[in-house]
Amino acid sequence: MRILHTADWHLGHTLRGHSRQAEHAHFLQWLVRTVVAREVDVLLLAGDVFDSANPPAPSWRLWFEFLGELKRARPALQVVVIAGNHDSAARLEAPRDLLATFDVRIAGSIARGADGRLLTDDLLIPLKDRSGAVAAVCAAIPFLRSSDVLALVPPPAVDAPAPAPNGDYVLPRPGEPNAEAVAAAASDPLLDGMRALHAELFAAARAQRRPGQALVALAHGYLVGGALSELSERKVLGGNQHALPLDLFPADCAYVALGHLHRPQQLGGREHVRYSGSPIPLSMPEREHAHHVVFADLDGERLEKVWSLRVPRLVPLLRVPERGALEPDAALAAIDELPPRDADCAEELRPLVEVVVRLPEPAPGIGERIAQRLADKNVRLVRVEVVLTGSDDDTGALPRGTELASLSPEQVFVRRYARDHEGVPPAPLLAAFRQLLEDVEHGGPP
Ligand SMILES: [Mn+2]
Repeated sequence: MRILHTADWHLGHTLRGHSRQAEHAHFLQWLVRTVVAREVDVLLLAGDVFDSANPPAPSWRLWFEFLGELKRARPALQVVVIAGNHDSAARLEAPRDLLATFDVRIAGSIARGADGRLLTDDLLIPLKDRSGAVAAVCAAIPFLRSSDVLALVPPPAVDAPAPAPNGDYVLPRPGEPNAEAVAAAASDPLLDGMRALHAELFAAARAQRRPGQALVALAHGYLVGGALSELSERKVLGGNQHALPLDLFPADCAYVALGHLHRPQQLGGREHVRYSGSPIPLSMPEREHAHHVVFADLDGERLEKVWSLRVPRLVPLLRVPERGALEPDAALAAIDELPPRDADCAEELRPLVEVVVRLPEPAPGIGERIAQRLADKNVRLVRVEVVLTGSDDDTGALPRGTELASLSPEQVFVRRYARDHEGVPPAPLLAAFRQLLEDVEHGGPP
């Protein structure tokens, strides 16, 4: 049985106001072709289908058109989708019954029945192989907010299950990345609740699963050991939570398909526990990720092979310069090198560009000048980032015990300048400051 694992699509995403719709449509068309060409049996989508809880209509349309095309192209395909922290569980689940008719299963939330037992029909999903026989059980675990977790535990009226065995998962040692987060969360009721919920769900999965069938997990969250990309993920699981330990997922899982971190990665050195990453870059730093989808080939209960395919990129994300920062004149010269505006190129296909300038001295209006210089280039400006080259020192310049009142206004001005820029203020700037000070103190011209 062949699984295709993807996540973090963020349909409806915009980058500083620039639509990503064309890029998403391009990815989804590629995905349909790939599912057919690679004979995929199961598509797992690990959350953050949409970028916001209330996606705009074109995003909904893209989603449903994709599902329609997918099922027409490969009718036997099964699709399992969970809600991520960006999704509205209720909205994602609203067409659940309809989509289940087409073997598209949506898990947006977790609830208990009147008897206190977890309602697992939408969480434990039998996966069929090409012959139509059940080959695996997928535990689909939607993103849970802290209030969801606390409402679900402790389970009333049923015996609490034993905690999941740790398997061979290893928690980080002190000093390792995230070790503090795990230590802080070690006695957290939220984490205890997550452990109990996972244990209960996996116990139910084992009860349902027959010998020879694999156990597969689908989840969305920040797991310890994951490397964050810089900007576009929130480090929260809910409330003030930071990270979840890998041992939420028992050792008998053949494959754990994760969503939330946008950089593709395996966790804790385990090939079978991984984030697929997002298919398109959702922030400028993510332009360097190797965006891909992951394939997990199962043979009976075990994982036979994990492999991946790069997602072709429709729209380049450019940074001027590629690394570091340029002073204003050099930045403007670098912009001159960019290709001229192509009238035949659709707006949504123009490369997105970020310009990074360093300012050893003030350069008023540099943002506007850069934007003007880019106007006849075949790019869309995401932002101009200004790198200041001063001491960035708020306190050190003022020796301990020094009263601000003991400094003259000009001394304060010079120190403040040095925080952002190199050296001392240029003579014209200092002269302008003195004139301004004179006007303020002695009532000069209005
Ligand atoms: Mn997320």
